[in-house]
Amino acid sequence: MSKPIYVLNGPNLNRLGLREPDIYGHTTLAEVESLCRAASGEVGLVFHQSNSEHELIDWIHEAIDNSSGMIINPAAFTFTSMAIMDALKMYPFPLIEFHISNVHKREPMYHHSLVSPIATAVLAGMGARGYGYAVQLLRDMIADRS
Ligand code: DHK
Repeated sequence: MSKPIYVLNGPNLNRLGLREPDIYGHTTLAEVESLCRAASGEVGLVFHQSNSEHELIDWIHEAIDNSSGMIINPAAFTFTSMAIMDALKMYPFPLIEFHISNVHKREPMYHHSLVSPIATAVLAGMGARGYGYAVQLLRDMIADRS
């Protein structure tokens, strides 16, 4: 039995559905979790969100020892956190960087990700439904390695 997939979400994503719906849509974080669990099939799934950098880092460390792949939406920490970048450098399994919006179409401060050079794949602009696609893609990446 493979270890679970981790789906980690960064700051302000707890406000999905209410937060700038013209950018992030109306899907709530709870609905995103349901999307992920529906797509995960028989593979276990650990789903977390935090507004705290240290919690995200602790979950990344946990995932190093307890997962088979990771999807992370670091949100604003994508562009600011060398601490999260350094933690992800230790992650040895398939890693998908995920953004609801197309960060490359947005303001310049959203254009330089510290995570992208480390990620196996980067998905952006698909909206919240993209989380389901990301889980399916990660399952395939994990299967390719076995
Ligand atoms: C979410 C955020 O909170 C922003 O800070 C990112 C990302 C974009 C998203 O599109 O999911 O820049």
